[in-house]
Amino acid sequence: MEKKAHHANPASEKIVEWGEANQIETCFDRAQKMKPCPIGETGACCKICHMGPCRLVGKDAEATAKGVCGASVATVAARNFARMIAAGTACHGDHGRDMAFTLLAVAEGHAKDFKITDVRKLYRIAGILDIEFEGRPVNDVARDVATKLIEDFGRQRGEMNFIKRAPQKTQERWRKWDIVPRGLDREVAETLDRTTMGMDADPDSILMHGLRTAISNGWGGSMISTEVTDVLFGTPQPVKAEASLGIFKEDEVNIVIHGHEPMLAEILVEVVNDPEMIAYAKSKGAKGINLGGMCCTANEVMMRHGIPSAGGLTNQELSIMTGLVELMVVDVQCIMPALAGLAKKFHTKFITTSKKVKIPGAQHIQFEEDRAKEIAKEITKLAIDNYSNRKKGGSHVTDKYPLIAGFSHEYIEYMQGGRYRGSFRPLNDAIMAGRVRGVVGLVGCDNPRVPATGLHKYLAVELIKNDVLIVSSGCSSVACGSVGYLTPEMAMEYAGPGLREVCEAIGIPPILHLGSCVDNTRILTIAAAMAAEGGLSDEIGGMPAVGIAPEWMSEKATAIACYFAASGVPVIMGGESPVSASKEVTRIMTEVWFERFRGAVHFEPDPEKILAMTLDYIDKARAALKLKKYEPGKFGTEKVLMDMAARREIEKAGRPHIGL
Ligand code: BF8
Repeated sequence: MEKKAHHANPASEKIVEWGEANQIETCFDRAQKMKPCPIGETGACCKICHMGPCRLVGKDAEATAKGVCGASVATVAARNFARMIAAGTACHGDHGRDMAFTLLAVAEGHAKDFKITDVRKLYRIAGILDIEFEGRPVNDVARDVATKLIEDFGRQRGEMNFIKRAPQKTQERWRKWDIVPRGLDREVAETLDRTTMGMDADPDSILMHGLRTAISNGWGGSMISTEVTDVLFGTPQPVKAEASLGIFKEDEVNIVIHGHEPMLAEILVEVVNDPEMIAYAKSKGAKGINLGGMCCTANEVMMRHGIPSAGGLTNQELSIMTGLVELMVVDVQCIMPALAGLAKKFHTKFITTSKKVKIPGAQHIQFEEDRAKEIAKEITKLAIDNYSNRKKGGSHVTDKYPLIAGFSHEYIEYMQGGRYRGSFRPLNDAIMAGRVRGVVGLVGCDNPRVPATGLHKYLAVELIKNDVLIVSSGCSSVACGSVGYLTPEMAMEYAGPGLREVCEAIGIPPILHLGSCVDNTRILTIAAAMAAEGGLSDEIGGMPAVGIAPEWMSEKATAIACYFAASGVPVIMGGESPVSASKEVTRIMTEVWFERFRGAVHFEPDPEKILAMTLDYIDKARAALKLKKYEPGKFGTEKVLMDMAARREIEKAGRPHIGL
């Protein structure tokens, strides 16, 4: 029998196999040994009080099983799922909060190593927040923006600031169903409150508050993160980079920055390029310093500086197993505790930097934003000093692929007409004419329970063959980039005729890298702009658009799925359903949510079925909008897309700034 691959990326699979041969355990081995608990997996285990844990199983459990308190399967499954949403929202929310406080520190002069890079974007955000900016010092505006955004976390009454960025009709649906979030902290706390023993037992009511909590993430915490990060470090524009485990260099000091937040990563980019540091590395026998990223921190610095990515979630252990990594430094989120023990088997130093993330066996160097450069230098020196300790061994691979990253909302608008005529008109027209069948957000983690990254690869190719434009983020975009899918050439090779024509005309890949997981909010603002542009749906719901997270593993992914569903996007998550114990909960999250918001959250492990469901949603949305029926290679009339030459013609005056 043919052996099933652990990883769908050949370079990663090679290292996993090397690990097996050398008795080095990875998440793939642990996934084999640790089968999911069959009760917890379906959402039927209640452990919120000490009369239990109660296992709500047995014949016809949905109708008959009860916990000691009398809670039904539907109540328990809904509570469990709502708690996942709250945890994911807390996590991405804290990321946004940290960014907002960094902006405040910069504005008040407490974080001297950082500065405001995109003043135009700061003004744009100030405008949205009704903060006066004309004629005022930049730092004063930044302080007011940061202060107003920080209020979004602790607000007790009213509405979060960015709610008004959603299309009017989408907002109306939220108001009608009373799910406009007040403040992120309040919604998270209320989810925990409602789902504790003796509280809300109505699955619909519990899940509606789950949606409110998720919106506080998508149109709140995560959106704050995206916008403030652009203000501080620059709004992304397309940039060339590379990805996969072959990014490490044999003759240089290799440092991996892993996690989610960009502060430490940004300052490391500066420090590893400091001539003094490079000279120090040379004095230790290395030719230079090579910084690589991992998971979503990688996406942050890739799309702003072209820093290469070593991969997503399942590559974190494998990167150390190359034997080439002098130091891995982590900030927050998605960091496997196994790294500390694994690093000790090699010469790699493993450094934690956040008060919120301490790992037994790791060295802790506390990151403080008011001493950012000093700390980054300390970490870089540790890596350089460790270069001479590199031993023979490890599984070196050379595979790496070029890619283009950094498609922000602002750039996508610009590429469709230039600074002065930028809009979403050409994309809407291409969809209306049937050149582009629809748009899919292919997002989320990679997962050792399937051949890791394999579902992303399969869906990416099949969707673009079907003329579906993909916007991608998080580990999904790295999965695509690590096999060469984030290039314009990908369109020539695989895209259907309509999508290929669009990609050729604009000079873009058929899969657009939008950034990290918090940057899924770029998809929300793009969808809102498409609705405002006209010709398609006048709200996000009803667009020929679907979200897919085929290999999700994190609670954060449930929060993301739910804010998309509440915004009007049907979402299909891979893997077994965490609410499958209850048909009622499954019905609420699909049929009821679709009726109320035109979005839904499905769980479907079979990638072929995910593809079929996606195309079905897209085609039904096209039919409901009375758009031309999609037929490959047969297009309706539409406006001519602007090519590069036409755009250059308009912008002879010079390179535009896309921050506005
Ligand atoms: O932040 S890094 S494993 S959780 S997809 Fe998933 Fe990847 Fe984590 Fe989202 Ni991004």
